[in-house]
Amino acid sequence: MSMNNKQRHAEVVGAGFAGLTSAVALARRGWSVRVHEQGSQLREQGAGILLWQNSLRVLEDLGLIDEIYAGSMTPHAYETRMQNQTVSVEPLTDVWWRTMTRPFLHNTLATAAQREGVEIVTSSEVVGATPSGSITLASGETVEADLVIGADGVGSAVRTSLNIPHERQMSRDGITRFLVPRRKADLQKLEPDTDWDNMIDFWNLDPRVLRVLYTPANDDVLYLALMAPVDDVEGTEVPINLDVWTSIHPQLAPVLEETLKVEGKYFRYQTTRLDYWVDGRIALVGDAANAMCPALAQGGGCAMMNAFTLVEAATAASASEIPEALIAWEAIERPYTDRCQTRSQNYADTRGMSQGNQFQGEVMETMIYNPTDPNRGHLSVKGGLA
Ligand code: 5PR
Repeated sequence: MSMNNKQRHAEVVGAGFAGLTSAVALARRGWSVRVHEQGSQLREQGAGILLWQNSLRVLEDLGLIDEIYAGSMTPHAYETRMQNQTVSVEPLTDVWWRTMTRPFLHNTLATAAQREGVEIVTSSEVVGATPSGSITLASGETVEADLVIGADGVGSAVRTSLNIPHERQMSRDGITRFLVPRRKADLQKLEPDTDWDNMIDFWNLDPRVLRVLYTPANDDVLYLALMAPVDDVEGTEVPINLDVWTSIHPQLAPVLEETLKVEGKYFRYQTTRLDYWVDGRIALVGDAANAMCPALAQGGGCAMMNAFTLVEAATAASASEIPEALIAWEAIERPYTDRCQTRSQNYADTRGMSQGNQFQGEVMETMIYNPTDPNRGHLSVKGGLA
């Protein structure tokens, strides 16, 4: 921005991964930024997350990669089992990936936002927005901005107030997620030959569909995700039905027992598709724009890269050109997210991840996408990793 330009102002609705990523990027590019969080505290309620290189590149650009490394890990491999028989062990050494807890990622972004001078207001509910760039708070107060980012989640009030047509596809499966102690020594006693530093996708389709996704998040914390169909009353129970889960996976008893000590909630998978993400000076990102099934572990990844590229596009435009810049941004970025949503939905519908060796070919497109590459629009993925 040149010195004689007035500092531009952005209002960001929602302090999740998408909102905070955009806020940090905006502040680092000279914008004044305010983030509204409707919760009374700045915190993340989710459990664990896998980040692929698309979002790691965003964190690198934002100067946060060392902090992320200090609290995350790369598992030795992605192992897939069916009825406890190993189907595949994918080392994924050609791709950059890290696992961590969601509270850690959230705290890293929130701390960075504050360090960069972003104003974060908690207990601040945004009830509406207009394409001219104004938002209305629950108090009735109206605020004007050059750019409004609707990052207010799957039930987005910004989206509702703009009447953006959208469809929602619900899956037959859902998942309960927990953070528990690793208890690696106890697991090793029960199963000495298993590499408990792998991410292990334990599938069971028989006698019933119960899947445990075992993800080490750092040296101390394990992210456990327990999948069951929505119509399985016992499988979806929270606190979990220990008898049911340990009868399928006796070797996981030490960590399954730990889930009883922490809160969890069953979520049904869903995909949300909007007719458009942009209306005037407003752009929607993250679950507000494109909630997706978690099979490819790209909900957070797409949220962060779209938040980042949106900021780049708005910053490159003059204040008056922002609406056109947002439309161009959606045209470039959206096809990648749309394809990722479709693939993830397809995996969820077919339970296709259970076949193993899934991380190759076209599904790698999102992971290897580089949102910080100015020529990224020309990327094409045919046979997998370049
Ligand atoms: N991968 C990850 C994950 O958390 C889930 C899935 C795949 C990292 C579930 O939340 O397939 O459901 C999945």
